[in-house]
Amino acid sequence: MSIFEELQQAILDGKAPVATALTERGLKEGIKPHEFFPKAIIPAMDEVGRRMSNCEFFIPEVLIAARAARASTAILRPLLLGEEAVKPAGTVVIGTVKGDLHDIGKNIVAMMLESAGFRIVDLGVDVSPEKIVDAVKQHAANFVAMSALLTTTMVNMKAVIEALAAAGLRDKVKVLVGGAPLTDAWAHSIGADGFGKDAPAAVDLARKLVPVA
Ligand code: B1M
Repeated sequence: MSIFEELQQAILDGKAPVATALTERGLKEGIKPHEFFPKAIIPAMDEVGRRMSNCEFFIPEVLIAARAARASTAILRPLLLGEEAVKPAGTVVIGTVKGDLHDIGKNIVAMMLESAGFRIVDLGVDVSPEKIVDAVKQHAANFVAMSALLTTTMVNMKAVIEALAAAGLRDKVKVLVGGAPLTDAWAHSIGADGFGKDAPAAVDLARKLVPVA
């Protein structure tokens, strides 16, 4: 079994200490921090989702798997920051929308944007439109990045865009959205500037969109 397969298994088994040890071992063996995401962490969480859909996993199993994934990402996060020589590329206010508590994908996107040189203001989960508007004002942000994992909460992204418009901020920020149930067409339909299907796509998108002064 490769170290990536072992790490996937540790996440599926919810074994946070094993995930920690494997991540540390992989790094010692020369694996680059960003490689862990597509090769172990994201596929493991996709498998968790498949098992949840098939009623093979229930909330406790999902939570302990998520905890094991976080044990690995906690080690990788500071290392990702050192991976690229970076210039400040803009300020991103990021959060998971109101009503939604999923943050694993959002945290990966935040880490990758940060490692690509963006300053990150992470508002966490269950974030109201008002909180996003306040943070954009307070931090003079160039981007708002929103995550939603539920079909019932993705609609709340539109409320954020409307709140930005009502506060006179819509033309000051680029709005990027992402999350498993979203599509490019959905992003356009709510007036977002772009959809990131995964974390690398979100970084590419942010890099393409010129920050507004
Ligand atoms: Co939830 N959950 N969950 N869950 N959960 C899903 C999303 C679900 C698809 C599972 C299923 O049924 N198959 C389903 C949603 C169904 C739907 O809406 N159609 C679901 C459900 C139903 C629920 C509850 C309602 C369950 C219940 O209570 N009955 C409940 C809701 C709670 C709430 O939010 N109010 C719930 C709860 C939870 C846990 C708390 C147990 C846990 C979350 C823990 C945490 O995040 N801290 C959890 C988890 C872990 C999942 C699954 C299994 C995995 C999500 C994940 O972390 N994926 C998920 C099934 C699945 O998605 N396969 C599921 C890995 C992550 C790396 O991918 O988040 O997609 P993802 O992020 C990607 C991209 O989408 C993109 O980049 C990331 C990295 O590449 N991306 C962005 C994400 N955000 C972006 C923002 C951007 C750009 C790109 O901005 C620019």
